[in-house]
Amino acid sequence: MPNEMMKHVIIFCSLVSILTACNRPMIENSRQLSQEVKDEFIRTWDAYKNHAWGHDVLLPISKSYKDWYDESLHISPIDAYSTMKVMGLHDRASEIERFVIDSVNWEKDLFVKTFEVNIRILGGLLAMYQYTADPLILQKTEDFGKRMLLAFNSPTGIPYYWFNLDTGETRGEKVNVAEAASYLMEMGILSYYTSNPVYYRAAKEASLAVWTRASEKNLVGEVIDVETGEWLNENSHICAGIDSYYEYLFKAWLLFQDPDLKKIWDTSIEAIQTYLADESDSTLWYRRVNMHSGEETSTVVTLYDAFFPAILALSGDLPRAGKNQNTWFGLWNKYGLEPMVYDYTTGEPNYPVYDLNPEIIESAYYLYHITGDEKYYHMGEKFWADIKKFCRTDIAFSSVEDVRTMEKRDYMPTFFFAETLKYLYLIFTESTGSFDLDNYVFNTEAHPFKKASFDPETLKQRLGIAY
Ligand code: DMJ
Repeated sequence: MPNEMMKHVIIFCSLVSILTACNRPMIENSRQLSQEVKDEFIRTWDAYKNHAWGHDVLLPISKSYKDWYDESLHISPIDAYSTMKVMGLHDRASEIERFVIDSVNWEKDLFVKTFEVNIRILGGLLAMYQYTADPLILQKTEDFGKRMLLAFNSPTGIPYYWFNLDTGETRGEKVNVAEAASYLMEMGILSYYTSNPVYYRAAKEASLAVWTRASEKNLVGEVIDVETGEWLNENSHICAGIDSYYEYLFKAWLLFQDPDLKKIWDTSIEAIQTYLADESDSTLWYRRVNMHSGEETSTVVTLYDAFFPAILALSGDLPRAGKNQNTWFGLWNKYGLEPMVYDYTTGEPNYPVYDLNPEIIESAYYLYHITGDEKYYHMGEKFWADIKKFCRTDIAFSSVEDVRTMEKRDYMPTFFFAETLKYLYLIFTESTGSFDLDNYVFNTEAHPFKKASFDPETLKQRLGIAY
């Protein structure tokens, strides 16, 4: 090799080793934290198995269990499954697969909440089928989907709040917009796997039923009557109660490339930025306004709204995503955890519970992946440190009754398995490249679906999408 070239090679190699050496503490730190999150997941899963196996939810203080309804729907294991796959806990995941195949049956005379079972049970089972390609899992999934489809039998096409798993009866004609129209992803994926467009059609009809009732300002209200289509609450916002309606317009478009969804998203996000955004030099909140006048009705937000930076980042609006995330991080730091409901004008919590929710962590993960900015990694460190400090119990983790006193609450929601621990793990393993967010779309319960497994041409036929 000529001398000159040799010199360049040596300089290049030295630079690489300096950079690696500089990065070593960070690599070490992320290795340690991701292992810790995984160990804590295992510890918490073991607690669920010891104290709550066969039931929906672990009660982490009384070391007992609770079911959502008169009989268990096994929501914790179904929700936990995809996190096990992401963490490489394959033996534990196989146990759940076997359990679903051998022991779960949906013929239960129970009224269940359409929205909640869609994102957790249908979403979790679809992820299980994606990982296993086992036709027996698909059978259980489709059986569940067929039962859920009956909820959509309303004059507007918007599903009823409750449906009976066994009889198909429905109840509850008042639903919020998230409950009305957050089905595109799960039902689209079910249509794809079963080659039956009926599911996607129903989900899309429900979303369109909401959208066609938007105001002249292109804003939707909060609560709608599934029988008359009348708005029962005209507050417009991105908070709990509407949140995943917007999330699914964008994410279902990403996954299925249905142009109708993109048009609705584009029009909606413009209206959101025009009427809801409340920006100062250092903060960006999204307030509540009347859907017709666009006038502010309240500055009360919910910690669920912290999903929004992730969607903004995914849709390419990094400046707003970063500012909105910093605003949420400010609230987290004010207490050490976030209150569920907070008024950013008075600076007081309206409902001080922290339920081990994932949204702010989810957004930190998206922003870290998309920008590479280490400040989002450090946010992850802070979230994890505080959750350990205030929510860890001797067997698992618990919600907190009041973020001002940090008094614990005897409950651990299933999304702690599905979402919170998964997003923390993904932040801390991001530098390893073992999971590439660019290849996936997550449902609102953090069940990841691989984009490449949906062939564009097949999608059109199986979902009945007209391009
Ligand atoms: C989850 O069940 C879902 O993300 C839902 O869309 C709203 N938020 C909870 C967790 O906070």
